[in-house]
Amino acid sequence: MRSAFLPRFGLVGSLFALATLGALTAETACSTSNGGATVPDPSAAPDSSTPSDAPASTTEDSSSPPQDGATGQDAGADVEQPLTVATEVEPNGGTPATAVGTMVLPGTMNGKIDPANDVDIFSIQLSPGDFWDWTATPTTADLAPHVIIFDTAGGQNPNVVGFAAAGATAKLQHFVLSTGTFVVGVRDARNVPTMTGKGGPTYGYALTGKRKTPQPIAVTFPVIKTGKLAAIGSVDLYTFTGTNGKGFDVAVRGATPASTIDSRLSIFDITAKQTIGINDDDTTTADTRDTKLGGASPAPSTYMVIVENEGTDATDLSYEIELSNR
Ligand SMILES: [Ca+2]
Ligand SMILES: [Ca+2]
Ligand SMILES: [Ca+2]
Repeated sequence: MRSAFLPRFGLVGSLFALATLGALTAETACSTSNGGATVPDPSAAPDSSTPSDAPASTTEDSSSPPQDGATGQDAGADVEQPLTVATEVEPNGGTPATAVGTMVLPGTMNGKIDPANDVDIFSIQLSPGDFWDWTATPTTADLAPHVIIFDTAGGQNPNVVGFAAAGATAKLQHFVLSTGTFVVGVRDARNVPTMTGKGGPTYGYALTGKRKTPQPIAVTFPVIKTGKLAAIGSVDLYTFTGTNGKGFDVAVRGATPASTIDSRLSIFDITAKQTIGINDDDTTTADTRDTKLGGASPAPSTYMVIVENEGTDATDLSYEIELSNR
């Protein structure tokens, strides 16, 4: 899935490849590169030696809203905000790399996937801890919108993607993990990963990026909860404060054999505004749906846990998340 984007974004795609490698490198090690600030223990490597730390029972945290897996979490609250409305200016497909538009946020960009196989890329300004809600609404039933946000400078920002069927609105939620040089790209989903010639004067869209206030589910250790992402580009958010001085692990698993989620798990220190770990595959299990992060001596801070999907199958985005002490 990652490499599939590369040829289509030209030079920007090449930078995007570096960003992807950076994210992969980070998946088993928390960041220690953020300017000397104190960070929790960076030993985020999956640890298969502590299964006995699992809680004896699985309980819903009574202080949290119910999350029964039947419906997606509402991870954010709407914020009243004026939108800057603009119209795209071609060329903006990223080839050469300077051929990129600019989008002011919060805002709406009106554009068209025209001519066939058109790619529209806009630079955007995002900050760590931001939570953004994106929609790409087609102007006719012709366009199947596909939205991607990536960091052209590399670093700790995995790509985030949302897409929808022809005529439907693509939705994407993005919790920004680190500083970066971001762009948002719009295509027809049927031109991804292989160009199929979709596009033309009727393939219009309105791309809107709005700031949201995160509404995480508060959890305490140890706990197991179940969840289900609302859409392929949605995130679920959890938060916890401290771990009573104990080491901890957070694991996300496909909740059922039928789950089609390919999870990615990130932990963000809300107080320090920095990411302490990203994992997209718990290599101690055979299943790439599973992810795991943890630390031996976390700083006494408040953390955001971000659960995302990096796959392309929206059939069943359910999962189980376990927070355990070491
Ligand atoms: Ca265009
Ligand atoms: Ca274009
Ligand atoms: Ca994964």
